[in-house]
Amino acid sequence: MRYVALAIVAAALMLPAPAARAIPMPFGGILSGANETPPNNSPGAGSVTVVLDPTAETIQILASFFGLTTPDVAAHIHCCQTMPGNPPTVGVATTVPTFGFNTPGQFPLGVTEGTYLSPIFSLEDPSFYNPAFVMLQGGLEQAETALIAGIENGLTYFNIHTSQNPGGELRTQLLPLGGVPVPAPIVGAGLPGLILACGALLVLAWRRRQLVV
Ligand SMILES: [Cu+2]
Repeated sequence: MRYVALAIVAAALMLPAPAARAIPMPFGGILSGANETPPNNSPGAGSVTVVLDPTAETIQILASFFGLTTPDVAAHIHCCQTMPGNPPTVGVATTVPTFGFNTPGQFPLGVTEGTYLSPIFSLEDPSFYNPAFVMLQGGLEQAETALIAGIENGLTYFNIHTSQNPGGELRTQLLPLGGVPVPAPIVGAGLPGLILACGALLVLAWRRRQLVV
């Protein structure tokens, strides 16, 4: 009986982890005027989530915002700080003035509130970047590597610019959301496998006790 239990544990631990599968990672934060440099007293707020998939080399942006002082004129990701929040202002890494500019997947401009679910952008697509960022990094490959590392290390921020606050009205640092990959791999992961194995052991122990008694 003990060997059966050990075999179950071993089998559970040997289930293949989905390492080869792309695991999108969410980053984001709450947008506010207080987060800007310099801070402003915008009554607006909002939130943004950036879903980064370094394996598939894709990125998707989800945002909602409201209460801007004046219509928005730009929204994008700035990269790359050397430490989270420092220097407080760095250049624009993504498409200027905004994501998907002049395409059906464009971030809403000319509004004081809105929502945005972007297309899944390819990080290998030069049009996803601000040309100045690509030049600064020394090429498209380097720009992609820098942006991925910047997001993963909390060295980027997202902001929305308006006509009243051309330097930026709402901002957030992009930070890991919850620290868990999405979608979470259910089968084959070490921990769930271990939990399953422990459950099986408990059932075996309980049944054995029933037999003894
Ligand atoms: Cu900006």
